[in-house]
Amino acid sequence: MTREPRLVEVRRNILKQNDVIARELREQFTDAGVCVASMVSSPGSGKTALLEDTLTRLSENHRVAALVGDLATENDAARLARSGAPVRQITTGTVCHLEAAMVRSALEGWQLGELDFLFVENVGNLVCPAGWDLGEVAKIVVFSVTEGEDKPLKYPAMFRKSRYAVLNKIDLLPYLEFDVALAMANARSINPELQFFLTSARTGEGLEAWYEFLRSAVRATATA
Ligand SMILES: Nc1nc2c(ncn2[C@@H]2O[C@H](COP(=O)(O)OP(=O)(O)O)[C@@H](O)[C@H]2O)c(=O)[nH]1
Ligand SMILES: [Mg+2]
Repeated sequence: MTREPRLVEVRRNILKQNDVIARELREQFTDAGVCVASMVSSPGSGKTALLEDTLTRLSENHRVAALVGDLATENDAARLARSGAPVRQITTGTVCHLEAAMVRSALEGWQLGELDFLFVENVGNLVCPAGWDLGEVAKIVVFSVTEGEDKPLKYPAMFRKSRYAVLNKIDLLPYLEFDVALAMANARSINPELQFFLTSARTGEGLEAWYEFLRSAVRATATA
């Protein structure tokens, strides 16, 4: 009976400490003029696949880097590093989300002023990462057409905290009974401001609009 309130208090303090570090990171990112976006999703929706394409394409004209979080393995960092962009893996062990302090340590030795974009791929799950500010300018939630239209309703916090949503794997639509309009309506019932991108990291469909959005985001960061 006496333990639960203490646990709640400890968790609240950790979150508060995270917000302080996240605020410092956001100031550093703004001062350096780097556009920082974090990608959140359930495992397997295609964050790494999208980022592989994105890092490759954007690095033609911009200075791009990525941090990637997973409980174990450096597999995603190895995939992203093939783009030639600087990439660091954050291995979280048993922790189901990235925290601002992990991002701060992973950035040690990097000159933020030399970057236009920094992408952060969070640990794959639609629950824990919602509650942790990483200093990013926006969270981007990725979900795919194989996951069901109701995911925004089941994981509302993640869709509420995200400013943008990517609906990925649209190349699979002919083989599924996924209702795109319903999925988008569900997401917008949670967050009416959500801006959507429909993509396939497999065929490249929809990626031009995604890149154009990112290029305009970095121009906005540079003139801020
Ligand atoms: N058909 C199809 N498969 C995809 C697409 N994007 C990712 N995948 C596949 O989905 C699986 C999980 O992708 P991954 O990028 O590792 O997802 P993550 O866990 O969110 O980083 C891999 O087998 C990818 O090749 C897509 O747009 N279409
Ligand atoms: Mg991944």
